[in-house]
Amino acid sequence: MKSINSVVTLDRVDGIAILRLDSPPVNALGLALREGILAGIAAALDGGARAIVLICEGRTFCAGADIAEFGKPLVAPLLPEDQAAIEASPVPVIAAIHGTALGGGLELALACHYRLAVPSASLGLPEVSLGLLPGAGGTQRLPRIVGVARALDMMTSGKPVSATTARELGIVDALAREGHLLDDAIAFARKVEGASAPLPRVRDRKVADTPEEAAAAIARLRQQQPRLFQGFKAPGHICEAVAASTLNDFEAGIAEELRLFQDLLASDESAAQIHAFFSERAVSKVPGLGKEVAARPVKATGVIGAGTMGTGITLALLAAGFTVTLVDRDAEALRRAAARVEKTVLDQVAKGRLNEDAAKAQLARLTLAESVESLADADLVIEAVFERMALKQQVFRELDAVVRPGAILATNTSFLDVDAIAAVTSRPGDVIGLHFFAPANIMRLLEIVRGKAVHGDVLATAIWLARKLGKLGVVSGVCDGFIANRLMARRGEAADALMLAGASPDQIDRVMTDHGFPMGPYRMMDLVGLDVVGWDRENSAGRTVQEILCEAGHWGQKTGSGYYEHASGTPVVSSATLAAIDTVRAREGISPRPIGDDEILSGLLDVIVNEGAKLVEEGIVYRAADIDMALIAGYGWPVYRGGPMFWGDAVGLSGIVERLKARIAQGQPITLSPLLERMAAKGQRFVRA
Ligand code: 3H9
Repeated sequence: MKSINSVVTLDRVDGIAILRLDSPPVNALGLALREGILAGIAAALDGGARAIVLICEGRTFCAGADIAEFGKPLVAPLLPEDQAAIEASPVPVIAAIHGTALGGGLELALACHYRLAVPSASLGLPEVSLGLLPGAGGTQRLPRIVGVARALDMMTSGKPVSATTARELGIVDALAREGHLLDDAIAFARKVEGASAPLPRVRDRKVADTPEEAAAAIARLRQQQPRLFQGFKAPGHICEAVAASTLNDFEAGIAEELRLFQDLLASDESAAQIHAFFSERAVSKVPGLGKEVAARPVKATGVIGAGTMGTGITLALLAAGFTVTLVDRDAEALRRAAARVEKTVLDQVAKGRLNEDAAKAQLARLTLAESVESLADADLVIEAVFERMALKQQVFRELDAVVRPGAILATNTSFLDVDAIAAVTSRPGDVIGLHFFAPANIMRLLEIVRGKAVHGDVLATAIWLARKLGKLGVVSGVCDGFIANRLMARRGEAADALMLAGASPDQIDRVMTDHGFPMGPYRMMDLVGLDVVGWDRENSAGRTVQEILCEAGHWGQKTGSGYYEHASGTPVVSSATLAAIDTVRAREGISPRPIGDDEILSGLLDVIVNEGAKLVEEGIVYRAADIDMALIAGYGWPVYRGGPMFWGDAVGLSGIVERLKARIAQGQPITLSPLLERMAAKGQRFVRA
């Protein structure tokens, strides 16, 4: 075996060259691999190879271009040079694929003469998730194999296909046996080497669709999935590049692809999405908690409280394969929860998202119980009772008395002090906060709240659990509202101040949706219920617009009106809201003035950045990127804007500080984060390099 360089080796079996790529963890196509492939192909040909098998070590074939290289000057050889060397090879080059062939990884394989894959492999072009398009010929080669519509679907969704589907589509030439990829690739090479016909190259094929057919497919896609294109630049560029492939001039198509790729690579959207990619992986890392800290085994779980949250959590646990004992003293509440679980699971069968056997298995894993005694043997219990400290502490005392030692006791509180809950048990180190967002079976964010005493392996288990549930687990320290709700509370206060100053609720909501949020603060309040967020029924004194509306029974969509009137289907700001605004303005002596959209945007977002800086300086989060991920996953912050701290860096921290100071001077109850002020003064950034 010959070392080509640190990541590529060349071997030989009966005249067949085996080019092995080994760049852990995912064989991303960084400079060393690109150099190694180029030199390896040359060395194999110099050695008289009759065929070349390109195969990867480790858990996967290539995961694509090395994303960490983006944003820096690119160093040759680039991937197209490797591809050109492969396509120019006089002997067949065969890609042998296991794991995932993604992005540039699949594009490398598409330049090979043949592709072989084990059935468990998957292949895809996920660049769209990074705000990019396949920039190494993927937009030109894939349509030549699967046609325009399918290529568009794969590239704009970014979803990989299984090797068996890839075989049906012709992306893969043959399937190999699981565990025998190399043997089968060598056997395949023997079959195809020395054939007299010219070697097949995808680039030499014609796209079956005409430009008109491509235009029609693009129009259909835009009509069927308008949200793909809202705020995101890459899907439109992908359409343009794929359309260019139908002119059947390969080189011209590649030139067009490169132009569009470079435009995306320089875009803010792509920078934001790449930041989200790395941040998503960073959030699961806890400083000081190494791989040696194993998660505790969890199979049997319990949920206490059969309300909306408890039912949603039950659904999430069932879907992830856990057994669940749902406990509530109220038999009627249990019955309703069980009915909702069954309906939700069966709805998924009806929608074709779940097969019947899997649905039956999920439902069979649910047990209902009226007493916590049934949780004696549980590995994990999640409490989701009403948000009152005394009640939660009572539940934890009861759990402490019955649940086996070593089990994890979690509270789904959204703002209460997890330490105070842990303190009533004899095992505070086994207590943790697991803050789900409603609906708990759907929303991606899971805040993992670490109390003072929490054991490392309990934290590790919570991080493992988040992954298992398909959620993004973000670790938070104990504070009022933790990460996402604490930040959004500041946004709500800023919105209220601007509403009294002269902006209307619908203007404020529109500015937020224009920025890319799924809805603005007032539409969200109407959806969630004005009575459940921030209204203290017992101490309501009719001083705020929300209190006035709540006292008059305008609790949001569920009562037909809140900030908006919902009767007509198209929500309009209600007369009760306008009257309440007038009342508060009159009492506080505020004369309304016209407020521009820019003032609303910065007014609502600056305070989030300021509060985020406080989370960093108080040590509530490990890193600023955690804040970005919490708001992307929990509140629909548009991923193409990268989260609040990324946004703050982009607009400039010093401008934010100046604007906040001006608001403070006007008497607004904002306290400036010293960290934010220091970083702004030094020209530093939170997350941008
Ligand atoms: C592209 O190809 C552009 C071309 O069209 C044009 C070129 C000219 N680069 O996700 P994991 C790291 S764009 C650098 O936890 P898993 C990742 O950060 C690319 N690093 O593992 C993590 O690092 P750390 C298109 C990468 O088993 C570690 O690997 N390709 C890359 O759950 C493990 O990752 C994609 O978008 C990369 N390409 O999932 C695929 N990929 O340990 C992106 C991963 O320090 N990757 N890392 O935190 C994935 O989807 C998943 O990583 C994969 C493995 C499915 C491969």
